[in-house]
Amino acid sequence: MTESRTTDVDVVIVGAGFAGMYELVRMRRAGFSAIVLETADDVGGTWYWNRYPGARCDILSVDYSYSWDPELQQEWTWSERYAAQPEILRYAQFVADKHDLRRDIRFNTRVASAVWNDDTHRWTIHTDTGDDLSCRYYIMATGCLSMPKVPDIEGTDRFTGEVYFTSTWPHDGVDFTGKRVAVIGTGSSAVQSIPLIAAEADQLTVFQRTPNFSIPARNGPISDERLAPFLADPGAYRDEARRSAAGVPRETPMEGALMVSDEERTARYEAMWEAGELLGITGTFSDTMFDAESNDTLRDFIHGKIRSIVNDPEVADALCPTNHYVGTKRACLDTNYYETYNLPHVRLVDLRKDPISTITETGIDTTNESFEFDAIVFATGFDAMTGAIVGVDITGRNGLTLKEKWADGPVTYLGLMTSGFPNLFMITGPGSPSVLSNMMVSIEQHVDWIADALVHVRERDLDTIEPTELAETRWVQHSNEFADMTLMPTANSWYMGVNVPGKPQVFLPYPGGVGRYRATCDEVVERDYLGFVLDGASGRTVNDGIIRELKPDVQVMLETMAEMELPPIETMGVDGARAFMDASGAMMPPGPDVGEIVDGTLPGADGSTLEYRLYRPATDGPHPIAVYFHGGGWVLGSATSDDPLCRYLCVNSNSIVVSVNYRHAPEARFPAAADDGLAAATWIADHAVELGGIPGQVAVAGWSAGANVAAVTAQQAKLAGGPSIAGQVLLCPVTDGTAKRASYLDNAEGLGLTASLMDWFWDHYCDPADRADPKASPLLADDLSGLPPALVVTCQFDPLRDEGDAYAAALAGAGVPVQHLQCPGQTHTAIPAVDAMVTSEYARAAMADALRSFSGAGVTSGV
Ligand code: N01
Repeated sequence: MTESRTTDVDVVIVGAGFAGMYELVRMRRAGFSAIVLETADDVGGTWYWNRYPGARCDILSVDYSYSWDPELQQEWTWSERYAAQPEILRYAQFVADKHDLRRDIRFNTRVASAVWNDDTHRWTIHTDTGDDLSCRYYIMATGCLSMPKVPDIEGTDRFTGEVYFTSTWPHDGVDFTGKRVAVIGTGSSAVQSIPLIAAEADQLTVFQRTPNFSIPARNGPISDERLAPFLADPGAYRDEARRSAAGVPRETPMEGALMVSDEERTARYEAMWEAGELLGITGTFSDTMFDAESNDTLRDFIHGKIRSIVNDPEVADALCPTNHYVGTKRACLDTNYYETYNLPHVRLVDLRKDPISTITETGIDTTNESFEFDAIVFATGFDAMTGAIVGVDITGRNGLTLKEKWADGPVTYLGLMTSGFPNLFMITGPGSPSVLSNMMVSIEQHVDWIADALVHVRERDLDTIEPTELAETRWVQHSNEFADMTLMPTANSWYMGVNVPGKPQVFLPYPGGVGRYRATCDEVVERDYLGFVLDGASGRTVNDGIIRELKPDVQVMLETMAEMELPPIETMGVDGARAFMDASGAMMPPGPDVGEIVDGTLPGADGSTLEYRLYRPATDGPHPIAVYFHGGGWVLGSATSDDPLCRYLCVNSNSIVVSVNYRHAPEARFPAAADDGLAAATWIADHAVELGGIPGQVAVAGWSAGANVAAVTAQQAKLAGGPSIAGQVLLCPVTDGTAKRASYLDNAEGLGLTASLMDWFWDHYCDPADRADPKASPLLADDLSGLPPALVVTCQFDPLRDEGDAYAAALAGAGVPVQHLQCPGQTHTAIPAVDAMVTSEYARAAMADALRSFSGAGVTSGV
């Protein structure tokens, strides 16, 4: 027995894979004392353990390599596009030698438990060697796919032949010559190893539960052409990787799969098939991961390829994935995978038709057959992303264990930290891009961020850093909202934790991309560690907050617009602004089909002719009518400029929607638009029967300045004693031109509708002296009682939010039945974007429901 020792260090890092090795380098450079604990007897992590035949990376080696040591890029040359495991392990060993890393790594040491002491502000790490460590910071560099899944097949222990796991392959290799071999699983590990096992074995039987999508890796020396951008300027190349979606420089596709001809689409898929790059599979078109129909075209293409390679149509059929979209389970790169099934001694057992009932002493029994084997290879995967972290017994503040905290799924801030566990960091933890990216890029970014954070804490004479509950809860929500916009959560994948029985099913990685994620992490720092509590000798700072409040689709839209560097609309002149609005409207999805569209005219308040467009539901009439007023600041827009929203409201409320083009400023200033609103509603109410409507069931609706016109119309109709208005739907209404509330100032810039554009609209529409008139500012009306029931929808990031909220409150205060829907994370322009902005779908549904309820037809979705 050796005596147990306690070593005091600043930092303990668990894992000597690529993450732990680089973290050690950064800790040394920053002057922290650090020790790495590693279960294996050498460095390499994943590449130490996964030694199965055919194991190799499936991101090009030039990309899947460290960037932090510029010399290394000159000193090391990869022999292939996709280096095999021995070469990658040699690379890790080369780096360890070069930087003398092993002197601070304790090999053959497993962490048994870790306990936080809130008095000393230190972690105690217990190891299986009996030695303890005391450290200020505890960093889990334990990898995302490092905890093998415990076999969940009955009888696994009974088999008396050879048993292998791809994830912990014997170091001296395995000779399958002359043997009858079973492989269970058809994920990446199986797809890589099956052709090589088949080349040796006497018989190979593959047990497949779910077929996977795979394309040929086309391994071999990397072409000069592919290498050229890297060699030309390695620094710029790496920078581009860091800012990219998945950590590899790639052109971002702008077109959806259905936007090109069939020939063009096939040609692009053929090029992808020839290129043999993982990110190319779902990166050929912009919408593959968002749109089922688009994804189906890729699925059909790959099915066609599988059928063209595999001779037996029944086997080919079984190899074609049909129960998930391409990319929703991790796709594979292979060398002769499908071709292997043409070999006479290779057999595929489709477990969907004939499931495994048990493993026996001598083989595997399925429901219909008994198989005998000399060896069984489990390629059954990992307890991904959380397995290795909660596998260590980690106890944080107040005795709470991480396992308990994460019982319903991991909760992290940025995938880096979790509240209640101060100074505990995870490299590529759940909630970060990690497994959806080139791991090297994600590892380096996390390591750098953590190192910088520790230096910051030290510089401020503090000793703990920990996220707030609000920050982490909202980060998880944000990440889930991103995932929900994609097809990813629809598959039974390890991304969702579905592969491990009993594991909570939540989407584990952050799907917003490494570039966007990096910008977010940087912004957290720029905003003085937003969402963190820093504590220690020099005091305690709680910088609580939410780093991403915008809904992800809104965020992406704003980023795209910012990249276009358009001049502000108010600088385009009236004609230019109108042309711009028409052009941007034409780029939006068209909205649903309606039963009929009728274009017509009606008389305006001054006898002028106003155009309208009528949208009629496909159902039998007569229908209630909604008179709709478009947005555009009384200056821009037309009867057709809110076409998608009008179609949506028509279909989903089963109402006729009549979109009216009131007179615009500056040609016709206040009160022209307001007067036209009343004139149009009156005319439509009078002609309800001819229009196919139900007399007496006429509501008003509008967006922005159009909502202002709708609100004013309801007030004017009340004052005039008619027409009778059944209800009002006001989306982001302008209600007060005399005051600039907080939302006007908080959301003045960069969110679509800016404060200066709103000023420009007001200046064109209405003299300051007239703005207190309730026909311009309906909030200022003396008496709001007796107005029709209303739905008022306001958006968090809208200059007009507070005046809309005030109008809803004022209506309610006057006894008007009001539904007030406040939309968190939304902007002024998001909700009319039918089919483009999915996170605001509920608000559109609420608008349609409100129109239904005005006519007494009942609500379908509820608010
Ligand atoms: O594991 P997997 P993996 N009965 O989970 C099946 C990375 N990686 O080790 O899909 C029968 O993908 C399971 O079936 P199903 C990469 O990110 C990278 O292959 O759950 N079958 C599936 O077919 C990859 O995605 C590289 O229905 C059972 C298979 O076993 C990740 O690691 C190389 C079963 C497991 O596939 C994991 O890959 C290798 C059961 N009870 C891995 N349980 C490269 O860089 C599970 N299965 C190239």
